[in-house]
This record gives sequence, C-alpha cells and structure tokens, in this order.
Amino acid sequence: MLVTGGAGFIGANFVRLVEKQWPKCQVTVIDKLTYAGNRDNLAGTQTAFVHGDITDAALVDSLVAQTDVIVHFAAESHNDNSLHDPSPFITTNIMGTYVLLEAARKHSVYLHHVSTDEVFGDLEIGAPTTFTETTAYAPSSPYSASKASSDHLVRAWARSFGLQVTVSNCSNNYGPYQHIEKFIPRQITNILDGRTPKLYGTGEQVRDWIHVDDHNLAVLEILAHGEFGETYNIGADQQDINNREVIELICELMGIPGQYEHVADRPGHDQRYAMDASKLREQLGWQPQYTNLRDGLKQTIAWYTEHTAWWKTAKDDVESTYAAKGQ
Ligand code: NAD
Ligand code: TDX
Repeated sequence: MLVTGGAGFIGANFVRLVEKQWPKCQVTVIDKLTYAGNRDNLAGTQTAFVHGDITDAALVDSLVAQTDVIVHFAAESHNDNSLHDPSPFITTNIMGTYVLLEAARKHSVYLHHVSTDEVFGDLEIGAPTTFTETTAYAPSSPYSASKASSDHLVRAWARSFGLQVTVSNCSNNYGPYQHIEKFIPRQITNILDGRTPKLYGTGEQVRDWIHVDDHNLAVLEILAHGEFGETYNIGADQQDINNREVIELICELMGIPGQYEHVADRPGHDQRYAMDASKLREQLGWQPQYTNLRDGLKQTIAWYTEHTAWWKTAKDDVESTYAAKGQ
C-alpha cells in the first residue's frame, strides 16, 4: 500500500491503524514533509518512508509500479493558509492528484482518494439539510475548490480510462497528531501554554466533528468492501454543536470555564457542514466508535498534555502568524 501524506495528521493515524488491523500489509509512505508533515508522527511504525513530492512524476511512477493500492491523503489542508497563498494548494492538491492518477492508470493500480465535505460548500445554520453523495459541488475557499478539482479529476479518470477508484468525503477531524494551526488543537495548546483560546467572530458556525480513528476505520472499510467508482460520505452525526460551544467545552474540560476571546472572523467563513453518512453505514456497516464529542475531546486533551514536546516548538510561530491577521 502506498500512502501519500502519511506523515500528516490523518495519514499518520491511518498508517498506525493499518499496522494494527492489517499487520500483513506492507506500507510505504510518500510525504514532502511540509510544515504540516512530521517524520516523528510515524515513530515506532514499520512503514517504509520516502521523502518526496507527489508532483514528482518520475518518483511517483517508480513507487506506484511497486504497489497494489494507493491511499491518497497528501494535500495542503488549511483554509486560512489558502486565503493567504493559494499557490501550493493548486500545485499539490490538483497537479499532485493528476500525477498520481496518471501513474495509477499506467500501472493499473486502485486509488482511494481522501476528500472533504467542504467541496459541497456550506449549509444554512439551523436548516435541516445535510450533504449527501449527490449534493452539487459549490466550494468556497481556494482550499475547498482545489479539493473539489481533485475529486473531479479522480472521477474523470474512472469514467474515461476505467481506473479503479473510490472517493470519500469526510467532515472535520480531530484527535492526536493534528497540527496546532487547526481549531481544536490550537485551543488545547493555547490553554496548556498559558494563552487565551481564540474564537473566530461570534462562533455560530457548525462543524460535524469526527474522531480521526473513525474516519480512518471508514477508509479501511471502503478499501476492503467499497465498490469501484463509488463515493462515500463519512461523518459521525455530531451536527448540533457550534464553534462557541466547542471552545466552551474545551475551556470547561481544561478547568478555565468561559475564558476565551473573540478574534477577527475568517473571510468567506463557511457557516455549517453536516454529512449524511447513511450510505456508508447501510452498505458497508461502518459506525463511529466515538459518538460523544466530550469523550473524544478528553482523549485528545490528554494526548496534547502528554506530548508537549511534539507541539511546543511550533507554537510561537503559529500564534504570531495568526496575531498578524488579528486572529
Ligand atoms: P495535514 O496537513 O495534517 O497533512 C498533509 C500531509 O501531506 C503532510 O504530511 C504534508 O507534508 C503532506 N504533503 C503536502 N504536500 C505534499 C506533496 N506535494 N507531496 C507529498 N506530500 C505532501 O492534513 P490532514 O488534516 O491530515 O488531511 C489529510 C487529507 O484528508 C487531505 O487530503 C485533506 O483534504 C483530507 N481531509 C481532512 C480533514 C480534516 O479535518 N483534517 C477532513 C476531511 C478530509
Ligand atoms: O483559531 C481558530 N478559531 C476558530 O474559531 C481556528 C483555527 C478556527 N476557528 C473556526 C473556523 C472554523 O469554523 O473553527 C472552525 C474549524 O476551523 P479549522 O480547524 O480551520 O477547520 P475547517 O476550516 O473547518 O476545515 C477542516 O475541516 C475540513 C480541515 O482543516 C480541512 O482540511 C477539512 O477538509
């Protein structure tokens, strides 16, 4: 199995899960080790590691020639960064996916593409609607537009060239190894570091939070039993909690109830995401193990508390970048 972006948050958790669930599977990771990738995320695993870029066609071709399946996580993944400089998002998320598809086509290798709920745009707060696999694409940010582009490429390669593919679109993940630029680990490490948690705007926005292990268990289920050409939405039905309530929960769990501040909002901020994952549940029998955000947050807070060395060196830089934008 070739795992792209396996030194990032979801990819590293995925590699660890594969070792546990499918111990006979030989995994190779290709990762560029951008600011978001960390070789230490794979410490203690048996995986072969290739430090490389998925836009490097010759390198990708040589790796794909030796693999039975590609699981494609590599991406630029942070919306806020894409508002500052879209360029690496276009290169990695679109061109990188194209390079992988061409190699998969040449060597007839199955590719699973990991994507996001953000390709569907956003929903109105308070409305009863959710995203299904057939919801029309309407991405808002350079990040989500680049992911939408990559999804279209994957489906075009299946239709035009008969490539064996599956696609998954998942909601917001949280859990160990998530970069501290993201909402939940940023607030946890703010509190651990004696800083005040930061909420964008009024915090009315809603995300459909899922623990990273539940996302990855769904990907394993799709790899094992999914149908070629199909797309599966992944979400854990945590659709009633807004950002303000999440930050308040983190503050409460960490013993500083109500102590957070409002900062500048994100331009073009998507209001609400909510996934309908009934196809995955009904056809593949997947169900989330973390059905309660409070329990998942407790586990995540414990992980960041025990792994200070993992995040501490990046903290000042991340916070000064946010501070420069009033966030
Ligand atoms: P991440 O930013 O933590 O990790 C991305 C990894 O990709 C890093 O290790 C980075 O070094 C690597 N990478 C970046 N550019 C590369 C390149 N050109 N060549 C090789 N490697 C490169 O991201 P994540 O949160 O783990 O997300 C992984 C995937 O899951 C992405 O495709 C993302 O769109 C998708 N996704 C994420 C979420 C979420 O909530 N984080 C939700 C749904 C889908
Ligand atoms: O400090 C913050 N304060 C805050 O209120 C940060 C960093 C974020 N927010 C808000 C913005 C969002 O409404 O929290 C929400 C979550 O923000 P992010 O963690 O940046 O995630 P989001 O933009 O929703 O995108 C995430 O989920 C979908 C991932 O980063 C994407 O890779 C994935 O595709």
